[in-house]
Amino acid sequence: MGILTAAAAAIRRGLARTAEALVGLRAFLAGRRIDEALLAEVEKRLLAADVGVRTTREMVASLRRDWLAGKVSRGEEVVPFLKQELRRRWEGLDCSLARATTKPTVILVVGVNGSGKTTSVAKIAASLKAEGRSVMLAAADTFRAGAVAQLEIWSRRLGVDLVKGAEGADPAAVVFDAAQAAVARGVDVLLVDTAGRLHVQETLMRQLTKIRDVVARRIPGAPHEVLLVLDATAGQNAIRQAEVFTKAVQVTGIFLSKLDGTARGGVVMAIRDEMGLPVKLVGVGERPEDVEPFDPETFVEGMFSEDAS
Ligand SMILES: Nc1nc2c(ncn2[C@@H]2O[C@H](COP(=O)(O)OP(=O)(O)OP(=O)(O)O)[C@@H](O)[C@H]2O)c(=O)[nH]1
Ligand SMILES: [Mg+2]
Repeated sequence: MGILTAAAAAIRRGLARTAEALVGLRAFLAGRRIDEALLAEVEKRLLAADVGVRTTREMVASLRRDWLAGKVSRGEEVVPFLKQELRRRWEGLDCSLARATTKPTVILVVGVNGSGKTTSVAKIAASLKAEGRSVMLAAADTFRAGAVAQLEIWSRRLGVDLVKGAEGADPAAVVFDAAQAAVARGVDVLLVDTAGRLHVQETLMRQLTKIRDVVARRIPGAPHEVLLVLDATAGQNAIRQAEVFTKAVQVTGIFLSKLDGTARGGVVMAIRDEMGLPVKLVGVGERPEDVEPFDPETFVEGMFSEDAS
């Protein structure tokens, strides 16, 4: 199996729940004429697929418009119509990681507890290294016992530099030191791992804002990317997280982790529509190589794949 096919298969598996809700849609639509009852059924299935209330309503409304205008009439036209609508929503949205014009590019990684931040930092480090770029890690999770050690193991295994502080140290101070070191050593990318925090923990959310401000002061234009790691199994809860983190640190993109699990990947569409945030990378396993750039086309195909298992 080629790399791309493997990625598509992993994404299809990750979309199993979403695709499950849409399985049988083609069979249901076959041979029917579009009418209000059919539109209601399509709406019900899109909602069950976690596509989100707003996206679903908009897509069904636009299908109704085209039907009333006589542009579509057959059930068979519905899935291609929906695919096109979904694809259109990603047009003009940049899914690639930001790259600063002067080194280093700073990528801040944030998210709720256990969402997969540290693993995702390792994955990004591994793929940048494979591209021949130099990477430094900043262990700014000084909060959870063992968090620094966890990142240290990754840094050794991947052969990348790490800047850390003592447990309980001010994470903003660690990030400041790391920014200094990254500039001094001329590394291409500084990846900042942060402590997990619930979006309702105001003090911790303020701490994140401070980390952001410190790095911005040391390196103009930084952070160039603020990735919010969202657990794909979190479903619609992800929207609320995205809102609060965006307020604190201006999230620029999503790393959708655990898409290989019992995933509810349809939420990607909801995040894109309600937050205007692109998914940039997807995590499809626990190893550093289990990461894929987000490809809307593969994603949309995966959603409507009838052979999802
Ligand atoms: N299956 C699967 N597991 C993942 C993926 N990403 C992370 N994990 C697992 O999820 C668990 C939590 O991952 P971490 O990277 O430690 O999460 P974190 O957000 O850094 O956690 P805290 O620092 O405690 O907030 C670990 O067991 C990881 O192996 C993924 O894409 N797929
Ligand atoms: Mg962590």
